[in-house]
Amino acid sequence: MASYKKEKGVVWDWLTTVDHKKLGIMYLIAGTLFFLKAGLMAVFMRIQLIMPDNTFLSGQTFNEFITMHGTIMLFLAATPLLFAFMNFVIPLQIGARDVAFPFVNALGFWIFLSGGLLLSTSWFFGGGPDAGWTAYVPLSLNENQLGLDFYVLGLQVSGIGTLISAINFLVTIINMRAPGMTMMRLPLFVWTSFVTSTLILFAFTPLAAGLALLMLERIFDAQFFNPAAGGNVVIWQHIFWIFGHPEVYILVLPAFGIISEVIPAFSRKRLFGYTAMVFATMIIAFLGFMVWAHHMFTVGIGPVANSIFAIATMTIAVPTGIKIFNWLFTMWGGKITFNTAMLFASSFVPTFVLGGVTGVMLAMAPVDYLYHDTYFVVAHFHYIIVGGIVLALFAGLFYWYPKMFNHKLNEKLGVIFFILFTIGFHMTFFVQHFLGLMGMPRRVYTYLGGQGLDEFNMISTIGTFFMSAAVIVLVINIVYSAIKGERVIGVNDPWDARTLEWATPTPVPEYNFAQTPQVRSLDPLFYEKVHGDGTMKPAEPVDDIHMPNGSILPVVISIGLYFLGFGLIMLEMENPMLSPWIVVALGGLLTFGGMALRSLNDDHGYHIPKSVVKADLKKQGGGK
Ligand code: HEM
Ligand SMILES: [Cu+2]
Repeated sequence: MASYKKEKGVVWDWLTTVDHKKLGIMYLIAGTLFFLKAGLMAVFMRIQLIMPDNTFLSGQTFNEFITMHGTIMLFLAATPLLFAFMNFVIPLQIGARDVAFPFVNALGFWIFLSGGLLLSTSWFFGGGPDAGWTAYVPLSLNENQLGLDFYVLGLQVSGIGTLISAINFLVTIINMRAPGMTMMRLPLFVWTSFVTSTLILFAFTPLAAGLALLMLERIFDAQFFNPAAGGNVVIWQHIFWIFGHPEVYILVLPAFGIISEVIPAFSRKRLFGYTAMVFATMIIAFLGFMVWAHHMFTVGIGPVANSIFAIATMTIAVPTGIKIFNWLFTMWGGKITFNTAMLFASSFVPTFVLGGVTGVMLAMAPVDYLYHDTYFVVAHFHYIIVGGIVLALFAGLFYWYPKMFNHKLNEKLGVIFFILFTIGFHMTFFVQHFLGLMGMPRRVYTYLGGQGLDEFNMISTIGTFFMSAAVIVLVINIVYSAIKGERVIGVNDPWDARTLEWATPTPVPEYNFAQTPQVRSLDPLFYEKVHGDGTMKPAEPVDDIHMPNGSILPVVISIGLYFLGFGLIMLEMENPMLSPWIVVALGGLLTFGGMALRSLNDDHGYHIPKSVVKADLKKQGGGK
C-alpha cells in the first residue's frame, strides 16, 4: 500500500482494523479455533462411548462436554465461520467499498470474541455448564454450578455482537449496492445472508430476553421459572425454542447461499430458478419461526398444538425441495469441474436431503414420542448441521480462499480431505439412526453392554477418527499451501466465475473497487465476459476515496463487557478475591467510557488521494 498512511505495527493494525476483509479473516481464525476445541470435545465424548461401561470420562465431565460442545459449535464456531464469509464476500459481491458501519462491524467481532472467552473462562472456575445447550430449567437453576452463570452471561455478551453485526449486514445490503445491482440481481449468497440477518434480528432478541430472565433468577433470586415458587418451566422452553429453531435456519440459509454460488461456478451454468430460490429462502425463513414447538411435542402442550406444529414443520419440506431440485437442474447438462469445492457442494445435496427426510419423520408428533431424546435425533441434527452447514463451509473455504489469502489450497490434499471426511461423517452418524431406533437415549455418558448397542457405538467412534484425520489433512493443506501453494497474485478470477468479487484485483486493495462498477445484469462479471470486454464498466470517474479510520475502542468496549459479565458471575462465588461490584464498575467504565469517547469524538476518516488510486490502477494494468 502507498505511504500516505503512517506505518503501524502489524498487531496494532489488526487490533484496530475496521476493514471488512481483515475482520472476515479474523472471524475465520477465531471460528476455526473454537471449532477445533468443540471438535476435540466431541472426539472425547465418542471415545467415552466406544464401549459399554467405559470410564474414560466421568458423568459430570461428559455433561459439561455435551453442553460446551453444542453451545460452542452453534454460537462460537458455525455462526462466526459463516460471518467470516459474509464479512469478506458481501461488500465485494455488491460492489461496495466496505459495510455500512465499519466501526460497528469491528465492535461486533470483538464483542462476540469476548463473550466466547467469558464462556470458556468457566473451566477455571469449577467446570463448564452442564445443562445442555438448551439450558432447560430447572436443571439450569442449579445453584452449585458456576458454569451455568458463565453460560448465561457468555451467551448474552456474544449475542450482542452477533445482533449488531446482523443489523450492519441488513443496512449494508439495502444501502450500499453498486448502481444497477437491484435486489433481484443480488447473488444468492447475499440474499441468504440478508434473510439470515433478519432472522438473527428476530431470534436473538427473544434469546437475550430469556437469558436476562435466567440471569435474574440465578444471580438476583427472581422466580420466573422455579416451580417451587410458582414459576413455570415450560415458559423457558417456549422462549428458548422461539430462538432455537430459527437458529438452525440462521446457520443453514447462508450455507444454502454458498452452495448456490459454488454449483453454478463449477457447472458453468447460471443458477437454475433464481427467482424461485429467492422466494424459497424467504418462505423457509418465515416458516422457521412458526414451528418452534416441534421441540416440545412430548411436553404435553396438547394434541391440537402438536398437530398444528407438526403440519407447519412438514410444510418446510416444500420450499426446501424447490431448492434441492434447482441445484440439481443447475448441474444438469453443465460442464462440471469436480474440484474440492465442487465435491463438497455436490455431496451437500444428498447428505442434506437425508437430514431433511429424518426431519420430516421427527415432525410427526406421535412418532416423535418414540424418537424423542434418542440417538435418532442426534443423527438427524448432525446430518443437517455437519452434512449441511459444515460441508458448505468447506466448499466456501476452498472457493473463496484464493481471494482471501492470494493463493489456492492444494487440490490433491483437498480431495484426500474430502474422502476421509465423507467416510468418517457417514460412519459416525449413519449408524446413530439405528442406535436411536433401538432405544439408546441421547445425553447419556454410558450404556449397558450386551443390549445390541455395542457394535454401532464402536463404528460411530471409529468414524470420528476418520474425521479427525481429515481435519489434520486440512490443517496440513493450509500450512503447505501457504508455503508452496499456487499463487494467484494478479490473477483476479482464478475460477472463471460469475460474480463481482472476482472482478476485484488480487490481493484486494483496502478500498475494494477503485471505481464503483456499473452492474448490467444478474451474474454481472459473466455478463461482461459474454457481452462486454470481460471487465466491469466503471460507474464513476477515478477520484479520492473516503475511508474510515481504525480504532482501538471496539477492543476496549469488549473488554469492558467481559468484566461486566465476570463481575456479575463473581456475585455467585463463595469467596471472591475482591468485591464483585468493583469488577462490575470497572467493566462498566470501560464499556460506557468507550462508547462515550466514540460519540464525542468526531472522526471523519481519511482520503486515499486520486493519484494513489491511479497509480494502483496502473500497477494492476487497468486504468480506463
Ligand atoms: C463432526 C464431528 C462431530 C461429532 C463427532 C459430534 C458429536 C457429538 C456428540 C457425541 C454429541 C452428544 C450427543 C448426545 O449424547 O446427545 C453431540 C451433541 C451435539 N452436537 Fe455434535 N458432533 C460433531 C459436530 C457438530 C457440529 C459441527 C455442530 C454444530 C455446528 C454440533 C452440534 C451439536 C449439538 C447442538 C449437540 C447437542 C448438545 C446437547 O445435547 O445439548 N456437533 N455431538
Ligand atoms: Cu426445530
